Amino acid sequence: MTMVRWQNIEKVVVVGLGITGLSVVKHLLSLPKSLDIRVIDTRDCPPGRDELPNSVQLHSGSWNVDWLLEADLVVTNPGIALATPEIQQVLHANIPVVGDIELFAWQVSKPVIAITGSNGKSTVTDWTGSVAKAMGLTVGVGGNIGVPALDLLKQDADLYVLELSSFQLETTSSLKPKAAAFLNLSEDHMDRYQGMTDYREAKLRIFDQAESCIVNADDKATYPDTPKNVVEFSLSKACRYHLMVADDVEWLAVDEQPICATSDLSLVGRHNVANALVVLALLNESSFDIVQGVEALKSYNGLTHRCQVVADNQGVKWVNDSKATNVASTLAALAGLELSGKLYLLVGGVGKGADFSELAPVLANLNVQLCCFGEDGHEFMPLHTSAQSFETMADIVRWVAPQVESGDMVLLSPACASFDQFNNFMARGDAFTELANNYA
Ligand code: UMA
Ligand code: ADP
Repeated sequence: MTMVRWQNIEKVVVVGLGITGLSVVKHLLSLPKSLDIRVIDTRDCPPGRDELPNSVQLHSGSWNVDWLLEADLVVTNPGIALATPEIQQVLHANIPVVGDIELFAWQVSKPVIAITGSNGKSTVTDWTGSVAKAMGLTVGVGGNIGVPALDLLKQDADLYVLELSSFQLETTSSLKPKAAAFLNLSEDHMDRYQGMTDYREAKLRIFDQAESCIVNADDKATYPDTPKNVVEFSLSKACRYHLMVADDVEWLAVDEQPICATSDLSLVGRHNVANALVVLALLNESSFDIVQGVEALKSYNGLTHRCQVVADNQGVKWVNDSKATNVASTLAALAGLELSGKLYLLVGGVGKGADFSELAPVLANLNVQLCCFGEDGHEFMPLHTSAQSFETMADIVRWVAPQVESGDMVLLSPACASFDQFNNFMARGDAFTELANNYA
């Protein structure tokens, strides 16, 4: 089947290097068929170029439309929008354009669980993977979470768990997940999409061939337009994966069967209760015996950079939520706060065209000092009377550290991407953690 796909393909152009492009090149080289592989990256010094095998030609620093139009197949990095004029030329020439997840779908022969949504993807992906591993399965966990999906195929696995971004889904049409979840929809990536309709449609592609479509009954935008094989989860309504109260204890439940008390979960915050329901749903709908995974579900500790306490000194908590790159994730962090003193909230970075006004009513009810930094920090200034503007996170911490008192919290939950001042959200979170440890 796989080789049939490749029958009429000789020349492949990979657009964008980085970890995705490299994984694509390595995958293409591993196929039994010998292909002419070329890479274009518009960056002058694309990441990963030192690892590119000599047999593969690289054109960097600009587009190479001749190469593109000579190709039988173009494989794009998720960071490249299909609306890019050069990619539009390729599409008009009827040359197929796919992404790395499509190549993964052509190759994979084991069950796949797939996860998308505006927030919670990485947490649900990693959590599902660790519960599945505790059940004794060999599991490949990857995708947008940072391990390119094609790299997972190098080792055999019983199950693959993939985090899929809307960018990756735009170029995927053959993936057939056993179970797929669309966690929630809120504004993000408005610099790439024309509006919420386009963004939602890209995410809904996850359900096109899914055996089981897991949707959020508290967020109707997650339902496919033509519902089929839909399974619901909810924090507020009775449905298949829901909450039930028995003897004053709140339980995660599947239909009428209580599975695990929510108070037994190590992860805090209501959003993580919803995430836990999805983990149960994904594994149960894929026909795994979730009862065997309950202990792992309870003990899962979460990923770094998501509401993580990185310093706790003299009653002051320093919390790294660098992965909060949009408004909804910062709202989730604020909803889960347990705070007796003042909140120093660090916001700003690259706003991606978002509307931050939804934060204002929440901030109005908090004892907060709003500290704004980075390229779009000024957009937060009107949201609260306390707002102060700074150039960098380090400037903020130097100003905050002498003022904090027991019971206070310093929270980096910036509602923005990091690319103005950092390579990625991890580097931003690491920088905050270092500052916290130096000043706490
Ligand atoms: N770029 C160019 N010219 C090129 C190629 C890329 O300017 O020719 C730019 C893109 O516009 C983009 C950036 O470079 O801004 C991305 O390229 P990269 O080399 O950093 O990409 P990878 O390292 O391959 O990482 C990608 C995902 N990046 C994006 O979707 C932007 C990673 O998700 C993902 O973990 C990785 O593949 C493995 O699947 C990151 C991300 O920010 C974490 N994702 C977005 C999000 O979660 O909000 C969708
Ligand atoms: P993603 O991979 O979709 O960005 P993460 O699990 O990395 O999701 O979490 C990103 C941010 O969103 C973090 O700040 C986290 O605390 C928050 N978050 C996690 N799950 C949810 C959810 N279900 N709803 C809203 N926010 C969430």
